[in-house]
Amino acid sequence: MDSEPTPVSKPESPVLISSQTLILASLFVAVISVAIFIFVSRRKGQSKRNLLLLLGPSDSGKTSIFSSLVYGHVVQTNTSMQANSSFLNIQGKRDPIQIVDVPGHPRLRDQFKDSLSSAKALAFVVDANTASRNAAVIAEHLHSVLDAIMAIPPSQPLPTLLILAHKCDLIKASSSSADTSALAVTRVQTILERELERRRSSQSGGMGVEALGDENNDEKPNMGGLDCSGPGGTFRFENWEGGEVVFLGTSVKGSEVADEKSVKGSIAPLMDWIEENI
Ligand SMILES: Nc1nc2c(ncn2[C@@H]2O[C@H](COP(=O)(O)OP(=O)(O)O)[C@@H](O)[C@H]2O)c(=O)[nH]1
Ligand SMILES: [Mg+2]
Repeated sequence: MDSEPTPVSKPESPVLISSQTLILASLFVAVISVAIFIFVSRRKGQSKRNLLLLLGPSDSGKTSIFSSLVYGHVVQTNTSMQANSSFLNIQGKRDPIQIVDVPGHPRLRDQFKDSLSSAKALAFVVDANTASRNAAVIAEHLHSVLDAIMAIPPSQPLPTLLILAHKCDLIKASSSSADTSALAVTRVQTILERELERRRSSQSGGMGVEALGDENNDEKPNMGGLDCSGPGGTFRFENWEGGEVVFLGTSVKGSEVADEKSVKGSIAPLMDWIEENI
């Protein structure tokens, strides 16, 4: 006669708790997975900064350096209108190093800015043998690179700037035992510092810098990037506020007379730097 006991709340209550728990648990799992994803992709992003960009005027030797690094020998090419890109495997390194040879043509050379955030280093190639003659044009190009580096937001790491005093096999030394690689570096550094200081002082004096560069270039006015600490803000690479600048003497043409005393140059200093720093 008695109606059947109908427990209403008892069986439902564990169901209710478990669905809430389920929602909370899945939310928790979702949050944790997002956190793990962000952490892993950041780590990946950091370890992926293994890009070296080769920059500099046409004919300075970028493609020769590129092919020496990647293929181990120079491949004869014509002036390229496209970037060359390849990977370099280094023993003992997990990730290959990407090397990109950016054309030096004034209308194409700014391409490098697209990959600046993933670059570990920029190697600006200068023909040490003709640097004096082409000083104004080279400095104008380098100025745009310095400007781009200094425009990187402070939250991002800065790439290292290498300046390669290249073709040092062509440097004529006064004595046969002279280190032509060191001579090339000193020559290129002195010429560039003098020319960049001219640009800096003419800018701060209000005169347009266009007159100092290549008149065929449509140079952007008011390029920055020449800020230096030190007396009067004079441009010196060692005082440059955009970070460390490393100078290396290189050549892709070894000399037959090269021995330990007369260093005629090779690509080895660059290869060593890459192995140690990228
Ligand atoms: N003597 C000498 N010539 C070089 C060296 N590197 C490149 N060259 C020559 O310089 C010219 C321009 O080289 P290239 O790599 O095409 O320059 P890019 O326009 O900057 O890519 C070519 O004729 C090369 O053979 C070097 O180390 N020594
Ligand atoms: Mg080239």
